[in-house]
Amino acid sequence: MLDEKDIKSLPGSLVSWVYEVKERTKPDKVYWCDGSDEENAELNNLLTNEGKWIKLNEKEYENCYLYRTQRDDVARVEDRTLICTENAEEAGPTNRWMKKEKAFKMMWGLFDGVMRGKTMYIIPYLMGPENSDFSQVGIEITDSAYVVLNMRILTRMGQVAVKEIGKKKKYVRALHSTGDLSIKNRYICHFPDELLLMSINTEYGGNAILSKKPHALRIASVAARDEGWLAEHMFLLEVSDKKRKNKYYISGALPSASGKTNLAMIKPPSNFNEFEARTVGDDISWLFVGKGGELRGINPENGFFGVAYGTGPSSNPNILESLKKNTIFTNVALNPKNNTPWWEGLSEPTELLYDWTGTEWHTGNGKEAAHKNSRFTTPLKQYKFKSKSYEDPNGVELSIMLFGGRRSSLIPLVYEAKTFEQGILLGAMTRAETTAAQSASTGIVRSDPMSMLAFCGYNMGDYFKHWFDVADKVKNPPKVFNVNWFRKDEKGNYIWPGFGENFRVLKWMIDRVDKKVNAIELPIGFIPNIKDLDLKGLNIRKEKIEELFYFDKQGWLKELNEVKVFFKKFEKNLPSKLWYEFDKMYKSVQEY
Ligand code: GTP
Ligand code: SPV
Ligand code: MN
Repeated sequence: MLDEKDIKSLPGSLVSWVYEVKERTKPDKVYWCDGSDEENAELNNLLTNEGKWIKLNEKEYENCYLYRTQRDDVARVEDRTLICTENAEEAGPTNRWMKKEKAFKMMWGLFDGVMRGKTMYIIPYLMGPENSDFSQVGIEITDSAYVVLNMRILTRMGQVAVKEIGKKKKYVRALHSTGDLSIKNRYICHFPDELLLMSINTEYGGNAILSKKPHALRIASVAARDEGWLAEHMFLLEVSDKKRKNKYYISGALPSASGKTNLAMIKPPSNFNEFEARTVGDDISWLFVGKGGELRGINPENGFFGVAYGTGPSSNPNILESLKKNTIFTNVALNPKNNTPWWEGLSEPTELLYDWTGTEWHTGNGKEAAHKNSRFTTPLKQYKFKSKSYEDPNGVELSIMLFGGRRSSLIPLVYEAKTFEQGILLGAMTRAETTAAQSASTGIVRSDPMSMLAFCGYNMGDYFKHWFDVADKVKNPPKVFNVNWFRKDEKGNYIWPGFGENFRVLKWMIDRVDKKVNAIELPIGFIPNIKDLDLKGLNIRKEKIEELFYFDKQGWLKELNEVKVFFKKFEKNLPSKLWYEFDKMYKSVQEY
């Protein structure tokens, strides 16, 4: 636990807030987290004794635990995620809004006495590398030891954060309680003007681990707007080319459960051995314009909160070793014979398992054993293929930025924006199928600009304008691409093999950056000459590849009309530059 000296070194306003929360929530005990190993062991014991933590086989999964959340609390709840400001226009047409005063009243009502009989944990945390101008600090108060243990992996928490809080002008206050987990009163409220978060009656990742989407995207995006940078739902990947003796940093936005972690951990196919891919971040990037006018990025996180379901030797071999120690598994299945975790895609299942709810499961019963949004929480530090630069206080310089989403038709495997400004349009017009990462129906195509629909803390019309403002300051912008790994054939099968094979597409992007290859110009941007895509060793027919790049003029006009309907929602907040880019593309498709 932090001692009195550490607590005294914190800003007085912060400490008073902690005591105010204590008075209102009435916990039995107060515990200031220091992030030490002893503290970790204590919390592990506590949860184990309460029967909530299943300690996994120590030989195979050293210091690993399994946790099951309540059945109806397994994903982000977008209709319960509120932006609370003075007026609705600040939140914009894509966010759920509540007037600030009303939300305060409602939330303090729900928090009244909510921690009775419980321990209130106070977690100072740092987002981003130590000693970085780009990093931010916060303090989360929670009554969930599970949240503490996740924050411990995903952020730099405890003592190290206390030191950083002293150096920063601002800090985010985050308050969470598991409450009684009732859906009726489940809310995740964001008060960007107050740098305040309040979340109750949920324990699921992105709803309760408030450093993550609530701070690092929704609150940070507002700070980014005011301070001239970007807080994005993007992975950050380092690709080294030993032959060219060059490094390329790639950031990419794909919607939730649509391949960021997998791409950030990509293992190039065996015939690409002059390349090495390493992860800087897998979910969130903060991007800044550097002194030379370059776009730079940092990963504010310190670990991965990845989708377990589907993770295995064929999709993401690189991560598997990392999951063998110091990892939390949430809502995966359990093999009761040897106490190991299991999920679809990991291996062949044994005859008997306990599914993610703890119910007996037998092979061939046609049901899923792990939840589709089951997750692993694992430290970045122990990941074998991490890039050293994740700790660089100055971040990395981007040469490539990509956007994309799940689309079973129309959108090509890859295409390149003609300019950075057109790249902003590509991001803004992203439409993608929904996934199990949010509690609503899956597989529905919706607009998800820059994969930020659920994460932009202010009016998205202004957000688009902000992107153009940042672009004005960038002298040597990254090349922008759009990708789609998810095209399906008539039978409903994916046409492109995806995962490691996606490296073939990244390689083409690198060749474009280095001006090694030409491309074919379409109204929407550039697509590759198929001969320039290295498909050696890939068992896929040429016609299939051609299909992935077929330009369907009528389909695109329909697509752009849908985009237009979406853009119109923002009325006067939509920047003229975006309309200009849009009209240019529309006209050029019409004339094609
Ligand atoms: P969040 O953590 O929710 O933001 O998700 P993410 O964008 O990091 O997605 P992740 O990499 O965890 O992948 C989610 C799902 O997409 C998994 O079930 C993967 O198996 C699947 N997936 C990822 N990459 C590919 C790909 O290239 N092709 C196909 N077909 N599926 C993929
Ligand atoms: C996502 O849904 O985009 C995630 C998981 O990365 S969560 O942290 O729950 O938002
Ligand atoms: Mn995500």
